[in-house]
Amino acid sequence: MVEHELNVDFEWQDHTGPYRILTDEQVSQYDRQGFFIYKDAFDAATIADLIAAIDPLEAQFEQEVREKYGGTAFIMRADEITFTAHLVTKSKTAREFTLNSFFRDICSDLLGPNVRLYWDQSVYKKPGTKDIFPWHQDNGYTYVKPQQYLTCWVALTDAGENNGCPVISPGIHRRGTLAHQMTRLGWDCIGDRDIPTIRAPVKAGSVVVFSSLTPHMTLPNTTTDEIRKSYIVQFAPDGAVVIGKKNGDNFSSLANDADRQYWILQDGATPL
Ligand SMILES: O=C(O)CCC(=O)C(=O)O
Repeated sequence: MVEHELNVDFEWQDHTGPYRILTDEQVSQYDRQGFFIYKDAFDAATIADLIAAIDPLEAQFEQEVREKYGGTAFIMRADEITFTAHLVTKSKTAREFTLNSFFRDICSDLLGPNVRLYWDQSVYKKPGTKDIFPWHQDNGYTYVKPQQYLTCWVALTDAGENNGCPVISPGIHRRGTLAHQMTRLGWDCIGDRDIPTIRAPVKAGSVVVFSSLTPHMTLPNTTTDEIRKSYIVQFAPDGAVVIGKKNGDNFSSLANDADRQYWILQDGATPL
């Protein structure tokens, strides 16, 4: 494993309390292992409303990818794994969900007083999907500075070892962003290496909270009839910039799109 070329001076910042919602144990696990599970964060009615809002948008996008691109677009494969991004721009329910006090409190505890939504997407893994979704860090897809932002992987259905729950590799997040290689299934930062792994099965309504630097993958969905549904919401400190290359030249842009990268916390308070 080698570091990403832009990751030259990274130091993981351990967190200090007091915390609004998290326990010392949860934060200590986050600092040591790069993740923790927050059980039963959302009730069944909230999750049912979210599924009702997301299902038609997911189905519509999957159909579009079938018609326009023959079923495959980047890392999305119709009938296997779908990624439907920016739901907050299309669904009031999704937008209100991201503004829930649970996320505000977690953001305050792990990111600080000034935070924006960075990204949101549903990921549906369909029955009979034999492939894993490969080991990656979220900051390996699009490089963001500061590198250490936050991913909340919200289970909309029970996610177990038979239908595609996340698996985490603890500890590596402390090195910052690693170099990734493109594979048939997506970016990969681990390859054949033997690394420590922790499976993270979760019930619907629970959340796997991890860093943008935590290597993770998801298991195959070996069921014949269960769609494993998740909604991923990511938060970054205000001022975060996306860094990339266009035609060989570096560019950077502030992650503050008014439609979808809105304030979650301003000076620690709920934005007006
Ligand atoms: O939920 C999944 O199956 C994989 C999604 C994931 O790891 C990601 O979008 O970063």
